Amino acid sequence: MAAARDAGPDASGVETIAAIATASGVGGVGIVRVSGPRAIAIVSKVIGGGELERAIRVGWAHAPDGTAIDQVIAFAMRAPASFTGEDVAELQGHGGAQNLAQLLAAVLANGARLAEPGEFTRRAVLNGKLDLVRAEALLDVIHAGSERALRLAHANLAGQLGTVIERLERRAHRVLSEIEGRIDFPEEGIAAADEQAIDAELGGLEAECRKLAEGFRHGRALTQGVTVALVGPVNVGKSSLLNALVGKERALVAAAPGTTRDYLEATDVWNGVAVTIIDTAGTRVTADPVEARGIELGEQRVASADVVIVVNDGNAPWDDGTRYDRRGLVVRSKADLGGGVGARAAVQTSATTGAGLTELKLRVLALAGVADREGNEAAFVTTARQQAMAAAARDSFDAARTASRQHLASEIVALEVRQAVQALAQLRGVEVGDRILDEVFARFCIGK
Ligand SMILES: Nc1nc2c(ncn2[C@@H]2O[C@H](COP(=O)(O)OP(=O)(O)OP(=O)(O)O)[C@@H](O)[C@H]2O)c(=O)[nH]1
Ligand SMILES: [Mg+2]
Repeated sequence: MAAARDAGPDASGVETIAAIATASGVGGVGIVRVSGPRAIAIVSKVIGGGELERAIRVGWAHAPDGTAIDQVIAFAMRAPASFTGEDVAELQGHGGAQNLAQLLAAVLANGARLAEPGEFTRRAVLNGKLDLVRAEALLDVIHAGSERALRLAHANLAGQLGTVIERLERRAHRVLSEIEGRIDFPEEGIAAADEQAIDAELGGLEAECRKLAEGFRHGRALTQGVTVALVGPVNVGKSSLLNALVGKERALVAAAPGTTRDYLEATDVWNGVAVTIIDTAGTRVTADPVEARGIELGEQRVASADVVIVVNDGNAPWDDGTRYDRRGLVVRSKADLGGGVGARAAVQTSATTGAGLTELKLRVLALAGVADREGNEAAFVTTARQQAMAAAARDSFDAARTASRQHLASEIVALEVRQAVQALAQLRGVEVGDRILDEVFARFCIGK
């Protein structure tokens, strides 16, 4: 059996890695996960009593110097029937940072090395247990902040997005072989009907990829949540609106203008989507440097909001929010008071009566790109990487179609289609380079 001395890779050259797999902090149970050719030997050494088999063993984990650490449950999973596809062994101990750190230290002292962020999942991908899209979905499952985010993540983990991409890849391969057929037999000419069919199929593929790329707004809104900021002059009722929207007294409200000085944030779930609402200091010309700084900080925060609610109370000069472009949503507040100027395009709300709040929430979600219903068939990309690949495939199909319509050489059309095929394969995570894997797994935590 492996001794404490011989740390490092075994004959296969693959290192055995280890990390705490459970969340840091206080918990009933914590897990140290070990993966690699020597995983089972190392954990067996820590718990004593000979090499672990598939069965679960209860025992005391010991440090190399013989000190007892914790009573644990250990189990082993033999390659390839494990998450990573390698031999995996886990120690389940009592939760708590100190205890788990000692268990991990014992495993490291017996020859494993500390895993890098996402390294277990990366090995799973490299060993073919998981494609990259599903690995990304796994991260979305862990980070899901709302029910709909979790549903989308689970759909992608189950392969929904991957299946849609594979279907597109198959269609692209079929049209590619038809185009390549033209290259092999150019003297036969191309029947007009064939040409039309190819044109239609390239157009269809382009549209599907466009839909995927555009769906990123929905996928991102669900996965990362939506940030919405309330802006407007002092006293128009921004803080009252925030309180009414989240249903609790989160922000101070007063009849005096300039009540809110620091921006503040509240979180809520609207229609199954996680929303962060930002209340800002009302804008006005001020000689008070503290108030001016508060307004400035608020504006900086607003810059990165997905949606900006421009609040008008009908007294202050009307603000149609055009500087926010498509992010802006105009509200006429204090509708219960009536009177004053208004604009028909504005959502009428009242923090006092609750009027217009449901409509406002729906308008915010729509503006953020959230689809109001989830189709069972629809697949959504959730990361910028996936979106970029879908857009690249869309552009290549478009270029192929244009080349085909211009009757350019079939080689050129085929070249574009091949690029689209490659973009789709990369979207699914096939044949992506180390750099892309590095980027994807940098977002993971250690232990996953
Ligand atoms: N009748 C009525 N009064 C409201 C409504 N919303 C806010 N008010 C009143 O308007 C005043 C200002 O409300 P705030 O919510 O503090 O306004 P604000 O925009 O946050 O103001 P600053 O923080 O100073 O920028 C308070 O006296 C509120 O009670 C509303 O819907 N109806
Ligand atoms: Mg306020």
